Amino acid sequence: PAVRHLEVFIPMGVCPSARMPLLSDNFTGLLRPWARPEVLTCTSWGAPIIWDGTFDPDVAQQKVGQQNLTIGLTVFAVGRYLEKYLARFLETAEQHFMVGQRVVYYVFTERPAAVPHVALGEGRQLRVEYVAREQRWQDVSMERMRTLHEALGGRLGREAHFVLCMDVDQHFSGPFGPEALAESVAQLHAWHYRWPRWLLPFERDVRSAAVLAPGEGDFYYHAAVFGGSMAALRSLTAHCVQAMRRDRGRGIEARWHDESHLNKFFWLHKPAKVLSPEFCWSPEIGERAEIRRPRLLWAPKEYALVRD
Ligand code: 2GW
Ligand code: MN
Repeated sequence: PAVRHLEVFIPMGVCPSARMPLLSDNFTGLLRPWARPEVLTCTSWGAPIIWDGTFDPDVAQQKVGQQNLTIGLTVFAVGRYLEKYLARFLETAEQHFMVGQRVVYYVFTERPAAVPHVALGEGRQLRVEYVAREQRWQDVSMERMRTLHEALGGRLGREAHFVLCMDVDQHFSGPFGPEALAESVAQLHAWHYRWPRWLLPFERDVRSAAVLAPGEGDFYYHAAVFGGSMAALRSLTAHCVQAMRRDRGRGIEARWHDESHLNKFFWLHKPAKVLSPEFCWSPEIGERAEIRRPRLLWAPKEYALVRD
């Protein structure tokens, strides 16, 4: 079982869901998983893993346009992260994120007045929501789940059909369109997608609600990008809030904070779509043949500077 992730390099042929047209986007011409035989394009439960070349962006765009959907993009910019990352994140989102669709940005910050003015395209709006600043950085990150859960119960939940939730310490570098939308969406972690399963940095402490036993966990997902429908995201955020509360009550904290709980959630509730590492790539990894066109690029990590 340890070598399961090497499947990434075994030609997979056609995604099983391609043979179940009624259950799949393949029927409408959106997906062509066979176009990237060198990578894994389908999960064991039949969800597409979308890589550059395996989808038709025009078909995806048309489908969303016909349904007249509103797409939400949430991002937190608290403390130094506001000046450091937010402007570039938003400016590049204007160039690449869901171009041609109705988009609402939700920026959560403790200093609404300091949010930079970014010229928005037609049909695109930006809302700024106040969020209190946490003392510990771990809490800044983890509290996002509670804030998101509340937001999904409010205006965001009423006005958007799909929402993507992202880290702010990154910028768009290529088209990030409606092909990324589904009932629930998870992001393969750029540093870990080639690793054997037993090495993945899941929470292993059995006292934590985020624990995954040896042999559990499909992929290691990156919390810098996740999304889905309102219903799916309400249940995802509710799960994480509850799990983190339980851990806190026991005086423990999962290894990778909210990300550990997100990984537990997606183990229990399989994502309907998985994004390849091209959708959230770390340039520090260097060039790789299977990474054709990165869509989001991480900012260099400056842990020494921003973490205590
Ligand atoms: C976070 C860590 C240390 C110091 C500051 C912060 C910080 C985070 C902050 O001062 N202000 C702030 O707005 N944030 C927000 O939390 C911001 O949106 C940022 O992108 C997000 C996650 O923090 P980040 O990007 O520094 O952490 P990463 O890139 O190591 O994130 C992964 O692991 C995290 C948990 O440790 C989260 O799960 C995150 O979603 C993952 O990508
Ligand atoms: Mn980040």
